[in-house]
Amino acid sequence: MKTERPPAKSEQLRRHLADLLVGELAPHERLPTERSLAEEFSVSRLTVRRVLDQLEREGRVYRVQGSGTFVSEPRIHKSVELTSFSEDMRSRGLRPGSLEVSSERIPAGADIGYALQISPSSQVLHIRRVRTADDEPMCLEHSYLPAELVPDDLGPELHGSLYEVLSARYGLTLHRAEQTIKATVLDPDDARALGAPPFSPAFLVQRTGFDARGRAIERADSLYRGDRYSYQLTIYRDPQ
Ligand code: 16G
Repeated sequence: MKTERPPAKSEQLRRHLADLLVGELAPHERLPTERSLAEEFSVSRLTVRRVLDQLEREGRVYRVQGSGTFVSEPRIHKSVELTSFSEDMRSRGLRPGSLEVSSERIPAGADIGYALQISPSSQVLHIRRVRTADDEPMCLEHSYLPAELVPDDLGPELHGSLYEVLSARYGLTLHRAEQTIKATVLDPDDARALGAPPFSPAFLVQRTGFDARGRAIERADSLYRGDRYSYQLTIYRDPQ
């Protein structure tokens, strides 16, 4: 008769820690010490350290020298449905917000003009916002909107959802977007705005959004902290 071998002790330890991370411990709570884990699972400290190293590489825990190992903040999965930042955060039970909001009217220039299908000399409303989830900076966003479609300065309304304002004030609704995702690092100014270390990893998502009539409404650069974000895609096989 074939009997299943019980998992190795290091595997038992890994599963135990995985359960702690998903169920019992909240972000920033301390994990049991290496020594107590080694005793509980009858393994060496080195084995415990290897399991913790792996969890650290996966971004699930972080270590503070002299204090121990702590649970990381969960990553926020960004789906590729056409949603707004506010919708994304609310669907995750987080409160969306914006900091350091500014806006100005500027000529589109070559790149933005090309993306928005307008002349480089046409005016656009450039909006810069640090987007927050439960008051924590997540994303630095630059949005460019054709001034012809958005003639007013949106002022305080920009602290809420831009897409809601565009829809309520001007009947502009995004229907489709082209997006490019690039890996990058945060330059020191962007890192300060996001409260992350300079040159830490980030995603740059460039979106051009169109309404149902095919008009380009928004060109945006969204720079997400790499330690807090992941992109989730649902992909389908073409039945042909
Ligand atoms: C998302 C969009 C951004 C848009 C914002 C509106 C991506 C990559 N970017 O962050 O282009 O300006 O949502 O969000 O998804 P709001 O309605 O909450 O202001």
